Amino acid sequence: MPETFITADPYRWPFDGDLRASNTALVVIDMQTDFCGIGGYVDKMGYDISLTRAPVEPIRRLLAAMRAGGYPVIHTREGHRPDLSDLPENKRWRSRRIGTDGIGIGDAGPCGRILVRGEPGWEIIPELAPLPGEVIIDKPGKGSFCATDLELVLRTRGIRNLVLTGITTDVCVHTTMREANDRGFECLILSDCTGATDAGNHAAALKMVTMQGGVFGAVSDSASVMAVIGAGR
Ligand code: C5J
Repeated sequence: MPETFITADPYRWPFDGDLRASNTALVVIDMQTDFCGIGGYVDKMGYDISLTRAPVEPIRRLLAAMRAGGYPVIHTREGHRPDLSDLPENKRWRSRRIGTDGIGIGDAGPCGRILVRGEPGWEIIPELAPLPGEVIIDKPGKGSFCATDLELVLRTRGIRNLVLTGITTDVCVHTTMREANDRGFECLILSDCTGATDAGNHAAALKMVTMQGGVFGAVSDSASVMAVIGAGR
């Protein structure tokens, strides 16, 4: 098998050049209205949603390219059961401390109950809607492996390499990358396909990955990925 590498920092990715559509998945994390839409949770907290919307178009192009190349796509959604039985009390309490109205996760906001499954704000934005047959992982926490069947899905499909995109870089994307790395998955995070509620945190989260020879994997961008896998349509 010829070796295939994507230009990345601090090493060409994946580490051994074993990059194929059969062992590599695109993971799109939490591209939900609550994190990047008007009236969603992040908007209501007072953060600038242009930062969390910045990766929408780069992800859209990458999605098209990876779908065209036959790479599996996995979407995640952060959210809780309508009865909130999977919402830790401290998570709810903390979410109500930010913003001016005391409204937090589980409460009614402009896009329905915040981060509650089935509500409009919890939906993945239409621009990046999953296609039929693509795996969607519903997760109650920040990491995509905690209390989900993501690891079983990946191992069952023989997926070893993960290309990580989505929001937010410093919270759900980073937590997922750390969880995946500890499980032996080979991870690549894309700078233009991720975004945070704070530009400094986005940059810092990417820099963290590059320490210690690539402590959690490597950092690249969508152009570098598409230069290898093709640009799609
Ligand atoms: C946050 C996420 N930031 N998807 N969730 O609470 O990063």
